[in-house]
Amino acid sequence: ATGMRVALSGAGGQIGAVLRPRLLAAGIVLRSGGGPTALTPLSEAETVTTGDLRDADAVDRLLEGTEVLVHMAGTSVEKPLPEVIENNLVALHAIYEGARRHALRRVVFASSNHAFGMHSVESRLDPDAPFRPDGAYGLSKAWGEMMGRMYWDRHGIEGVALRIGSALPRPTEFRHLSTWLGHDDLAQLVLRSIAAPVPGYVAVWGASDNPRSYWNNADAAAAIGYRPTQSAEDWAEEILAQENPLDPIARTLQGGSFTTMDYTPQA
Ligand code: 15L
Repeated sequence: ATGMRVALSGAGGQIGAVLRPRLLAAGIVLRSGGGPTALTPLSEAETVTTGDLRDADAVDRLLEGTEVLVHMAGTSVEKPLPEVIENNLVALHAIYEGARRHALRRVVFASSNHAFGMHSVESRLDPDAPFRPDGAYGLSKAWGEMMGRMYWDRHGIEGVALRIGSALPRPTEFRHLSTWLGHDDLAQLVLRSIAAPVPGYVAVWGASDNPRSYWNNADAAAAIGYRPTQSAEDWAEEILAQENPLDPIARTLQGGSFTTMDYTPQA
């Protein structure tokens, strides 16, 4: 990836903070969009931009001179639908239109496990499993994946959808034994997603090498050369000694706590 010109939206967010130094260390020339926040460049290889991505000028500032966009901006948890629509549908569309204007080769999209959150924890999902969103946020991510699909099919912009599990420094609760994505693996996954050849559009599970995973990553992730080196199981003993914080229904569903927010109990 050395010398590649990459735009990173959501650079001021949790994942952005992990990725910025690591993408720079990999030799990427980075343009980091921090939303309203003016970030301080980490090196001479980083340029920072500001602005709301619903605004085409802000999109142009972020994408200028880049080849690939890593789109990590947006609402990242369950929120009322109007907010989700503005950040994850309207802004997403604006940035894909920007990708067309700037003739980007590829968009790497932060999807989420919550687009599949209503699947049972007993299921092990292949990449072509049906969407079963666990709320407005998960629904927006399903829409985002289809946006990536459409911009490949209609405009020839390559797409990689990363169905990110729980991107955390370490797993801290029972569900994370299945969903954890360690920071080293996150960085490796994003670097592969930026640079590996892809067959147009591909969706990949964003998880570490967790033996209790809900997701089968053997084909799709391996195809882009992602080889996770971290495993939530290294924390299993400590976590299994703690109480599971989830309610009885949320324990049975992959999306965990998101699944029973504003939920109608079934008979
Ligand atoms: C997500 O999509 C969220 O952005 C993050 O805050 C976590 O809730 C994560 O999923 C998860 O499922 O653990």
